[in-house]
Amino acid sequence: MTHEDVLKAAGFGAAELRGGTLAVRSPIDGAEVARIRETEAAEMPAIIARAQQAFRAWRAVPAPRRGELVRLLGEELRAAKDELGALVTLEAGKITSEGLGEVQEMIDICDFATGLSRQLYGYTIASERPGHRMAETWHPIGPVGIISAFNFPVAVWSWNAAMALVCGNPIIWKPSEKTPLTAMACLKILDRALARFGDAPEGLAQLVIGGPEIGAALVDSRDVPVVSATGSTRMGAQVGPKVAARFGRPILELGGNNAMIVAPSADLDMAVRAIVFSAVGTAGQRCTSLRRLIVHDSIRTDLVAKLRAAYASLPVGDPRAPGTLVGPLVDEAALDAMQAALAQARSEGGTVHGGAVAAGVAGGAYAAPALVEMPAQSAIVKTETFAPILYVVGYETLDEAIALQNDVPQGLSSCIFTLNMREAETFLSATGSDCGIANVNIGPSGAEIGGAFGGEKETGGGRESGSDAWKGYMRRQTSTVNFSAELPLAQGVKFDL
Ligand code: UN1
Repeated sequence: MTHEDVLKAAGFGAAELRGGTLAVRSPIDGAEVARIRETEAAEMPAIIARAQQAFRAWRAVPAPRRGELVRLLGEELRAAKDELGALVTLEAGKITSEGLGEVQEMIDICDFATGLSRQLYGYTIASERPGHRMAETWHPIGPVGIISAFNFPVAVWSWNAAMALVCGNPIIWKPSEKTPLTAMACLKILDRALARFGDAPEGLAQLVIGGPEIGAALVDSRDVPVVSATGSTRMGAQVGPKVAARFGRPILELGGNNAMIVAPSADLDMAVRAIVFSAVGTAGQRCTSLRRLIVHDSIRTDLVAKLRAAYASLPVGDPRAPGTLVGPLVDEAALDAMQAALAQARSEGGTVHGGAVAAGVAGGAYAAPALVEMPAQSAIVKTETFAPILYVVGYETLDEAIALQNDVPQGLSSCIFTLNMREAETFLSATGSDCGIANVNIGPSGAEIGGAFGGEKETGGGRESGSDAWKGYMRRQTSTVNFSAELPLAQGVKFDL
């Protein structure tokens, strides 16, 4: 299929793809596929006001009815899966299966949120006073700003959107400037669900397209109580404090520098498969990508040899072609950053296998994944480079391995490959991994939507997706009701008039 065919199948008319100022390029071949209109900063106050107006109506709609909208969105996504998946491939450069997988992740979160719409539970609490009842209720909080990144251009939006909508909140979405078309396509799909739903308020879901000043309008507005931002730690360091300074709630999902510890008892064949998927899948451009391998010295030579063999046969190229496992990096700048990181690794004593610029499709930024043996966990190893680079360091004791695993600024995902129960449980314990995600015999990427997703330290501390992450999109109200004829005070305080 040509780029034009993919855009047409996703419902784009010629007019909306032309005449604007934002050039959209496909990482596959660098071709400009659209020039779309950007939101002007001056439009933002009216957009936020519209969301506030929608909020006043939407918060009063019963949550299970709100869930019906998200159920319909899930249905529309099922119907549009192939077209949207292909558009993700076109605009983010993911291989076909990963593009489709991303849409599946959206469908899954819609199912989760639909069920959740009947389960926004609060606790009842035993009151210390006779004839009193205490309970907490979760209420809608207001418009949610969603700032998303190019690498999961649709799934991360859907985690936030599905949750915000069932929780009673309108959404304003600022996608990455690299991936506005997938965002526009999602809004088209949501519009179909809204049309079937019938009576949703106007302005419930809005899309804003543009650069940092558009994001800043969301970050700075007191009328956007929650801002969920996914991207670099640098971006989060700006967004987080600004939202907090106006007493808004930031939900931050920032950089990761995810490690795998491979212990002597590990099933090495399984480990190799997990390593390759999580290190080179999505061309190393997941926030959960495997970036560090901490291998027991007794198996290091053996494992590196197995990995070098696996890396040598990796099909790099057109992400649309069946069989390709490694597609392009998002752009030339990403390829330059990869090459710079490899040069730094060499200067820090590393031995680099692979990593060369690859042919791929003319115009795209393709590279062979790199495996880099490091003498120690030096500066470059502690840096997140959004590219398929896997650093390998050795260890002798599990304590040392866990210390290495935790000794980076980021804290998103982590894992251990071991068949030793003591090692596995130690890794998961309070003295083990310091990350938001810690797995055993599974790589660090490809998390299911049912768990809360996010991490500690420079990863930002936010949680999205499953478990009770929905609480981040609501306000909690504690209520005490006195059904007695007395007025006892808490803590036994006497205050008789
Ligand atoms: C991201 O890279 O921003 O766990 C999200 C994973 C995916 C989500 C990644 N489910 O790899």
